[in-house]
Amino acid sequence: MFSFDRQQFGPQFTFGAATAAYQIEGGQKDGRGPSIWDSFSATPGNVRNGDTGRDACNHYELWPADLDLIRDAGFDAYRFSFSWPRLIPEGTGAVNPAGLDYYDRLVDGMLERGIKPFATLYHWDLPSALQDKGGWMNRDIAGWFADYAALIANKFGDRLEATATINEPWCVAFLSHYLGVHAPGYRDLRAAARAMHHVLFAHGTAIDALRANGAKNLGIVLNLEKSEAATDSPEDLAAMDLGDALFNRWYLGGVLKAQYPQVVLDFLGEHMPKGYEQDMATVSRPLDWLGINYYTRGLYKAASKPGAPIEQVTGPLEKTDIGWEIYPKGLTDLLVRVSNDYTKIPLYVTENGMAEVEGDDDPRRVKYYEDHLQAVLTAREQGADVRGYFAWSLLDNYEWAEGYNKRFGLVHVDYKTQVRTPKASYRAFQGLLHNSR
Ligand code: IFM
Repeated sequence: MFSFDRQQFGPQFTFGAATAAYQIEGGQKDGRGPSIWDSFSATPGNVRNGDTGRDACNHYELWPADLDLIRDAGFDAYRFSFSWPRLIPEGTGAVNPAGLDYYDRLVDGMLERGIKPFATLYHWDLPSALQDKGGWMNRDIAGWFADYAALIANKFGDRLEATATINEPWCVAFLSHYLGVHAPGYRDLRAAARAMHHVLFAHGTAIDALRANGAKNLGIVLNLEKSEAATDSPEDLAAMDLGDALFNRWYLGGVLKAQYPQVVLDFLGEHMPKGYEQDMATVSRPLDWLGINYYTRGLYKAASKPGAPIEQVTGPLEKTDIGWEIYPKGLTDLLVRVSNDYTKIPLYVTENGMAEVEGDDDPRRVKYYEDHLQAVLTAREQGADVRGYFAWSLLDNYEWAEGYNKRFGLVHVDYKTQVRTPKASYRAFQGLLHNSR
């Protein structure tokens, strides 16, 4: 059980649970097109155990029971993502009617249960046909993504409570094009520079398309970390500055101030797309809210290997099952920083949670949520306008390069039988939220 009371967050505060299409849907049929995660995960060595999202949690068929779980916990909202290749199998052009029907049922299912739909347009499952044309490295993606956004606005906009364009642009760009950890698996500075700009440019064109087609309450979801230096040495502080700029300031600065940090522009050098400056007004279109995904801090030290710009070190704090330090204070600090230095629009914690070893009894996760919800309350006391909090994740699911090995769910999933079993952390939210909807 959590130690606080829902009332402490105020009557308007939104509590929700989050998922993403590729991580839970399965259902790779009925006209869904291939995505970059299908081929990336089918390539040996990319994903632990060679796991793929082919079946995942079969949310494609089991969604009514999953929505019941959200309702029964007392959550106000469900943060989910649309699958671009399910809706537009080739990425552009023909729309898949079965995909439209599926999301019609899903969104209506939320509304019937009194659950507010918080949608994300892109949570990493790029249609393969667009990757064939360069994907996020191709400037044309700004147009492809805007057309997809217009489809969502026209078909679903009137039923969505809130819509985010992109989930975690750092992952879409840097993790996937420089570090090579996620699809499409590039390790290339030029690829990264292009993706880092195009992902935010496409965010802006999608905001325009959503607005032009009547969608309301628009935002983006950034993954941010609390950047800290391993020591106070000038070298480690400089490493921390670059780490913070690459992870946080590129996205916050671009989207909210039309400005990229100079230290990153220097790092990317000649590889930035020519004339990117002309796009910055689009990159920084006004938003109605900002989503922040928070898990841990980043601890930096000067690089010891030639060629590497910086190094991350593992700190001494208690770790989750994926090895990330548990650091609730970082969430308070981040929310207050964003509020003081970047924007006064409403903030939402759109993801927060921890990987834990398999089991239904997850006291460490209950404590993780308790401490991070407390961190949100502290940030609000310090002036950050935080309007909601979404637990990651409703279900154990496909954790990308970690496959099914890492479990973030409030609800345990037996992948052989697809049986769902609520964990103690689910019951803790139920205790907090029960009878409050
Ligand atoms: O599972 C991911 C999610 O897709 C994006 N944010 C972080 C989560 C945990 O790694």
